[in-house]
Amino acid sequence: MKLLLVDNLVMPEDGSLPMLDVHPNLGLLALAAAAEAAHHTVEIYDPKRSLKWGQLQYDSTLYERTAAEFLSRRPDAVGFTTLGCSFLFAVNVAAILKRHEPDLPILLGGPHATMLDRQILEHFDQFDVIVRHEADETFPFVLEGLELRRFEAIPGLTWRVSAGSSGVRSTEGRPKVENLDSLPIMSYDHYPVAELNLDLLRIEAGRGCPFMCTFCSTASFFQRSFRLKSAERLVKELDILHARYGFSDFKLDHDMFTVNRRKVLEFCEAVKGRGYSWRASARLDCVDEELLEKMAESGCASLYFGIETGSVRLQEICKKHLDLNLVRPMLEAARNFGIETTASFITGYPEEERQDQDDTLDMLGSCIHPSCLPQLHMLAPEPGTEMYTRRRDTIEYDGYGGRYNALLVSPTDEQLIVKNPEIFQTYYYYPAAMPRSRYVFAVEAVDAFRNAGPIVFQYLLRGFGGRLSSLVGQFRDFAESTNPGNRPDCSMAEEFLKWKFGSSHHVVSLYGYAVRAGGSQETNVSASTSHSLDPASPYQLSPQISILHDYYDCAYLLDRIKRQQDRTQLLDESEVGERSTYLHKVSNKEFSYARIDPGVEAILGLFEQPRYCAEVAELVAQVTGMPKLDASFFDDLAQTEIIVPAMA
Ligand code: B12
Ligand code: SF4
Repeated sequence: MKLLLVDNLVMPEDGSLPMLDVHPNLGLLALAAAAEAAHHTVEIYDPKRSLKWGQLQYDSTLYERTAAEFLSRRPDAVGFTTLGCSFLFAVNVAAILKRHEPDLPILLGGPHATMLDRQILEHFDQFDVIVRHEADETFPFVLEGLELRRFEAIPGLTWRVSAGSSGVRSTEGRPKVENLDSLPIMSYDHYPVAELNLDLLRIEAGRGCPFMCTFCSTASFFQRSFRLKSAERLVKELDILHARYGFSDFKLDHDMFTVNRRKVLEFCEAVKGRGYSWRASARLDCVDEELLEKMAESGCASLYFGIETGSVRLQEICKKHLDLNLVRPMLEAARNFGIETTASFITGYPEEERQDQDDTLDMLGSCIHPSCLPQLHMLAPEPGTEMYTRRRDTIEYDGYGGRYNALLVSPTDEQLIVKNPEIFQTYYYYPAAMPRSRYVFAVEAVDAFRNAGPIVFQYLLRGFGGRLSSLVGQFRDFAESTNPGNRPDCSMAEEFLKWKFGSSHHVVSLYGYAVRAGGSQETNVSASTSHSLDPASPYQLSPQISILHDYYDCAYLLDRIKRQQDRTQLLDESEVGERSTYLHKVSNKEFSYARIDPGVEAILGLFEQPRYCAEVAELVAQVTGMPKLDASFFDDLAQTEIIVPAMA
């Protein structure tokens, strides 16, 4: 049988399509391995890659074009993996597939479909079979029984009795692979790894988590039995990937890698000295200094800590049960051993009051460090969680989907969401103790300042007594009085800093500079490719260029900040240097920042609209009475891509 497996359409955190995450999907690779072992052929399709490579547009043509692409591949069955945030895509594409080929079996699996199997089959007749929980062992039997829909002997299945009928049947069971070492090694060749331009490769480290946080579905999906592949198996997988694709940096995917200390130590021992670096997720109370040291020695480069809330009260309510006294020492210990950290927080808990949110913001603020850029997420209702089970009847929709849900592109998308709250709940929210806008504002405000990167974000907090709750609170008051109803973003944050400190204050320069540099703190002069001037073409200022008027020398400021003894106060205005005009250029995450004199500034200003260089030379000569600028001046601007040929 020829199978087409379809990846999720998850959004990049910052919403920018070039940043779409095109890493191979480990669930689909696991399925491909299982199906191939049973002699089926498998293709994996990733819509994110097609969008990133310009083969698809993120607009109302998305679903039709994707379906047409699938049909052109003539599969015998199509299987979608499902996350709540991407389910709209699966529903729409599958409906078109079914319209064209009513007999094409369409399968679902993954966390979302597992939790909502009956509801999905009852509401959407484009789907035929849902393979619940871990499908590695059941999938080959499902494929075998597909033609006749003979599934009664397979545990963990929900299916439509015949195409288009409303009859749905299911078998009991929650399949779980006890020994993950018994699974076949995945073949990443289903993805064009070399062309994906990846910084690292992900591997599946294990499944299951013994904790029971009320907002998390891991325990109900993978069940509470923590499983980690053996150290030998993990290292074998890394070695294979290193030999085949040349990667030395890996992410060990597991919601909670560090549950079993002994096993983590075994892995550290086995991977040490191989020259790999690796990343994983952890709980603060499932690491200690000694373990962190061993992890660092064996190549651990970064750890993701879900802290979830800075409120002691909410820690208990959401059953994370973290001792918040561990936050500072554990993050510090990780840092001292050279491990970068991500501290992740959530806002929008139903019981979250002002003080709880302030505690979260202040704790988040206290975590910021060059080695730690914390995140603030909006709580989303997820099926299969204790919280959702208790509060499913209360969820509400206001059109704010957060930054994780797939975008709405067709006019019927919103109708689908509104009509099916029990299926599209990730677009909804739980009503909470404060107005919804308070939680949304906090998430978006933190994001606007995160964009400046950890050094500048941390520095700005000094202007607010070191308290992020004070920064966000004042920012909110400012927004309510000047832009009521608007969501905070970087330009509103810049306006706020001007209002708070004065438009010529150095923090305004620093923030504007850092945001344009994408939060990176090192200044590089980017190596540009050679682009000779074409005198016959009009030129304009490159979109990668910003002219920053009346700015401080931010490289100098950052250097002063690094050397400052007193880390609680802003630099004194007497030590921040002179203001000037700077040319700021960003390309491929590299950026340069150079002072320019007023003459150059005026000339570049002329290129804000498309012009021929000869015309600019003429204008400058007329205004200044000086000899005409020669071609080499413009050639330098073109070579360094400060000016680029104007778009037709
Ligand atoms: C890696 C990961 C990511 C990666 C990649 C996601 C991806 N795979 O596309 C990234 C970092 C991008 C990510 C982001 C998010 N994630 Co995430 N992520 C994970 C994580 C840790 C591992 C996924 C994985 O590889 N698992 C291992 C493989 C083998 O398992 P699997 O994919 O589930 O596949 C098995 C079965 O599900 C089944 N199966 C899967 N697909 C199919 C399809 C068919 C046809 C069949 C038959 C069977 C089948 O068979 C597979 C083998 O047994 C999981 C937690 C977890 N432990 O799984 C969370 C998880 C998937 N993420 C989750 C969420 C909520 C998110 C986010 C929305 C936000 C957030 N709060 O983290 C974002 C969204 C991203 C965005 N920007 O839009 C939830 C999903 C809940 C839900 N019901 O949708 C999970 C379960 C974590 C949790 N408990 O909350 N995530
Ligand atoms: S949030 Fe983390 S610790 Fe809590 S249940 Fe989910 S995976 Fe486990």
